[in-house]
Amino acid sequence: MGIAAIADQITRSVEGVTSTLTAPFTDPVIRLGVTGLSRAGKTVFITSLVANLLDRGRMPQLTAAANGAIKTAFLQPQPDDTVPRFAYET
Ligand SMILES: Nc1nc2c(ncn2[C@@H]2O[C@H](COP(=O)(O)OP(=O)(O)OP(=O)(O)O)[C@@H](O)[C@H]2O)c(=O)[nH]1
Ligand SMILES: [Mg+2]
Repeated sequence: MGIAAIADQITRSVEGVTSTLTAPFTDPVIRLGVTGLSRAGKTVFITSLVANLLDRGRMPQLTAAANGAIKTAFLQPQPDDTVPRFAYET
């Protein structure tokens, strides 16, 4: 399954969650996990995804980016003080 297909499935899942929620729960949080064998490419994938979400001109083949469904993307502080923040910038 390609990245575009995975992304489309995620989009559909988010739409499904949103449609079942009503105010005041209009801002659902979707947490995604990335798993794989050691050196499989998890860190490279996550870093690339973050970079491309922050600069979406670089991934026009992602439907949600091409049709403007993604309104904005930004990094937030690590919400769990016991887990170090992913060092995206480095
Ligand atoms: N050419 C190149 N290869 C890289 C770079 N960073 C990682 N790699 C290689 O890409 C592959 C995947 O690396 P990672 O994304 O770090 O793998 P990972 O799944 O996060 O691995 P673990 O954190 O050990 O579980 C490995 O073969 C790395 O040696 C890079 O900056 N340049
Ligand atoms: Mg890693």
